[in-house]
Amino acid sequence: MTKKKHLTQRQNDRIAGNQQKRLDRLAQKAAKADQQIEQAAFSEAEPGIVISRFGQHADIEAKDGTITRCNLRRTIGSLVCGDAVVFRRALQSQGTIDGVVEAVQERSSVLSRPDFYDGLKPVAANIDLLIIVSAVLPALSLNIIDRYLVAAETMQIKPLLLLNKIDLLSEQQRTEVEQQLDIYRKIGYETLLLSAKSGEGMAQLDHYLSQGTSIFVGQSGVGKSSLLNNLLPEMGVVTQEVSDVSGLGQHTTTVARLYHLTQGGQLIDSPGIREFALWHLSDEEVSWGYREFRPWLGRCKFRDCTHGNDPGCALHHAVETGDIAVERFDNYHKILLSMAQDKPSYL
Ligand SMILES: Nc1nc2c(ncn2[C@@H]2O[C@H](COP(=O)(O)OP(=O)(O)O)[C@@H](O)[C@H]2O)c(=O)[nH]1
Ligand SMILES: [Mg+2]
Ligand SMILES: [Zn+2]
Repeated sequence: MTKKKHLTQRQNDRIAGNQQKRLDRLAQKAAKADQQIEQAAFSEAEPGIVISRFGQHADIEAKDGTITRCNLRRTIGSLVCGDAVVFRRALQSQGTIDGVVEAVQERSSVLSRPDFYDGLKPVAANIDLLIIVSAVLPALSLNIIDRYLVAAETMQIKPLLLLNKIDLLSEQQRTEVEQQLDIYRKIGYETLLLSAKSGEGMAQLDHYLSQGTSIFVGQSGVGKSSLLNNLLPEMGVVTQEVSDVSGLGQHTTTVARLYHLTQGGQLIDSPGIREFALWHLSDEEVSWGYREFRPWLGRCKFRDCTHGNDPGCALHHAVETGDIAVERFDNYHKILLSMAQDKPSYL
């Protein structure tokens, strides 16, 4: 048996020395990037919008439509697609730097994705409309719709319920679907029925999109890519996604990007946020995410009412009087149950 070798003092010193050199090199690199910013001469500050963010760079679009690849000052915390910024163009290109982002404006909304390891990660900012896409194939799931609505309510982004593939509906199915969507119309949500395939209803979608910045979310197979391709034929969205399913890994091409629509309005696309989880929310936040529950919250007999079979539950009473749809109430409990199961164990 060989005895475990101890390192000599000289060897120890050399390892420590190498580690120090590595740290020094990293620090030098960071300093050099800062120096590049300091040494470059910049034009006047101007407003811009983040088209795409990757690593320490971002593509910034100016009012005149030009796009400048910028470095970020170290003081800039989080910066995501859709952020409104103040930036300066370099008078002369310095290596990869053509400009620098100086500051970020306050956001009107931020769409975050719960990341299993990193907690909540912002993905896109200043979104006006969260378009929740569903279809009859895969079957229409009110549970999934409710999950997205809770997310929209907590992020305070206006949702639109879009039902795609209406070309597949028989007359009877159409009546059934309309009845289900009525549950949502009654509580103030807007709905839109269309077909990416036949084009029916696409003009109405244009109307919604032209109002501001939108984003599509929804489960796999409902037709998000088809809609995007309809709207952005020149962008090759589907081709981009093919690499995702071809086994190159789920995390390729997930950078969010903002597109301008010829019909007016902006669309942010990010394959990584088309589907997202809710386990980061508390039970109370989910209750609040059901907008028609709000007048009843805090009115139950017991303060710690779980709105299950507790006596004197105000929500239960509202279901009985027809003020809350029983479908919504059932889904609410299903969501709470699944959240408890999906939550990472360390939370
Ligand atoms: N019949 C019909 N099929 C559609 C429609 N929109 C999309 N599809 C089909 O549904 C499938 C899934 O569409 P895709 O856009 O990839 O869905 P995604 O997973 O949400 O991006 C594809 O086979 C599409 O051709 C539609 O309006 N009508
Ligand atoms: Mg897709
Ligand atoms: Zn209750």
